[in-house]
Amino acid sequence: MTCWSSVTHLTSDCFRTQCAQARCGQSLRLGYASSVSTETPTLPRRIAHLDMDAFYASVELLRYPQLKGLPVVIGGGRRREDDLLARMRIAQPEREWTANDLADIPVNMFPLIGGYTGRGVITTATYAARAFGVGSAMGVMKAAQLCPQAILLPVDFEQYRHYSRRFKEIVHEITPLVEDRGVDEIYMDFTQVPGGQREGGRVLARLIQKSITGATGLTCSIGVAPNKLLAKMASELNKPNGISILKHEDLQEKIWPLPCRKINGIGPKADAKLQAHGIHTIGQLALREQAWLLEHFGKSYGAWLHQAAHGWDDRPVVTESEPVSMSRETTFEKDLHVLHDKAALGQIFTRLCQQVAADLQRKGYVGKTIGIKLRFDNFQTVTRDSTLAIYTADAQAIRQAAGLCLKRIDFKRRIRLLGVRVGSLVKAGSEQSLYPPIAKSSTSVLGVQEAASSKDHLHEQADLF
Ligand code: DCP
Ligand code: MG
Repeated sequence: MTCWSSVTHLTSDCFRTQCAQARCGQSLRLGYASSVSTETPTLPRRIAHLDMDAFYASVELLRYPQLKGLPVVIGGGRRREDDLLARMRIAQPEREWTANDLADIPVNMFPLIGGYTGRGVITTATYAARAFGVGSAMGVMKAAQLCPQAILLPVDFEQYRHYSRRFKEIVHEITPLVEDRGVDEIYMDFTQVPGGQREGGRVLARLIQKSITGATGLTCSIGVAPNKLLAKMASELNKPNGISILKHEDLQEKIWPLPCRKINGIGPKADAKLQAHGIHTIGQLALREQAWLLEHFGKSYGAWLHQAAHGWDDRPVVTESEPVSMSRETTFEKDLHVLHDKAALGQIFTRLCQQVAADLQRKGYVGKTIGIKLRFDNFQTVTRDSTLAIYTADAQAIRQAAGLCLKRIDFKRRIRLLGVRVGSLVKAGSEQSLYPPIAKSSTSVLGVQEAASSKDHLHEQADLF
């Protein structure tokens, strides 16, 4: 069955701002086979959420400790090796400046943000810069107006990935049930972990915090609560370097005064609609009748809003294992028509296939279920997939199979989003990948399996766009 909805963002978080800037808002997605935490009903659930503090900026301060306490923003381009060292070699030619001397570069040698002209976006800022209203996803020029004295450093994703892996390794050594939520976030289930119940989870949270700081020099904030929804909000309550233990009975006092946007799952659109109805805080949301929410926000989202406002959430902490699928999808800047925009659609489609193929090859996987996803301008989402006889990571083979899936769609409306997915993954070169079982073919529409003779389709021309 196609499971577009259960994909997990992993690598994409490293590139959140980049993706926001990208023309078509492309994103890389990895779907994972999951194992789920189990709990005995006698112990209260202790779910923890950990979020690193000003992550990219804090990693930069490890190599430039002289910038501690100063307003620093990260963005406006990739790291150009040795830029600063080159300036130092000119300013102080008597000294041999190497990568070991970064901490000795005087503060006044760092480039300031003031006067920046360009379209770059900020990934994050130190807390000293945030005091001036500077923050993630803000244009660098806007930040320059707010805090011209801030130091501007370019991004270095490799370094952030390194520290991301490092802090997660440390956590895994202490507690086994960890759900990866991207570059600087994880959920943990403390319920059954020895010591996990002490002081409501505070003892274990403190140990994790200290271990991470001891090994990396980075700080994080941890929230512990009866579920993931509340734990995520709790981790923000005491940032930076804080621990918050949130009990269900604290809801009214600590959560209800917060704006609705603080709930993970209420985005800008839903928030605007809530505001239009006079609902600004989580408490105001909780006061609304469930029936009213269902009527105005639909059955499923309305019911979820009601639960979230009351702090109810029983999602398990899910540990990730091998990826089961990889996909790329893109939302267009303007909705495209299958005939009028055929050439543009064709190019985008080919690029998506190439990107999925490159992702598979880079990570060493091959797959044999090729799927597509389409969202029309009325937000109706349609998926189709087809299972090949052999495993592949080849862009052309993916393009051909995905193209045939497209032909099974009735294009009555303009298209808003297009995605390509490769599933049933196995490691490239594994025995399974070389000697696959007898091929079976299927298509699915909105997750419903349909019998089809798609094997023959592979010999047709995939020329829809
Ligand atoms: N990030 C990004 N673009 C965004 C938001 C974040 O590139 N729009 C990157 C930079 C951040 C990292 O992801 O350092 C983690 O995001 P957080 O939202 O956790 O922000 P920080 O860790 O920077 O700060 P905080 O202390 O508020 O968690
Ligand atoms: Mg963070």
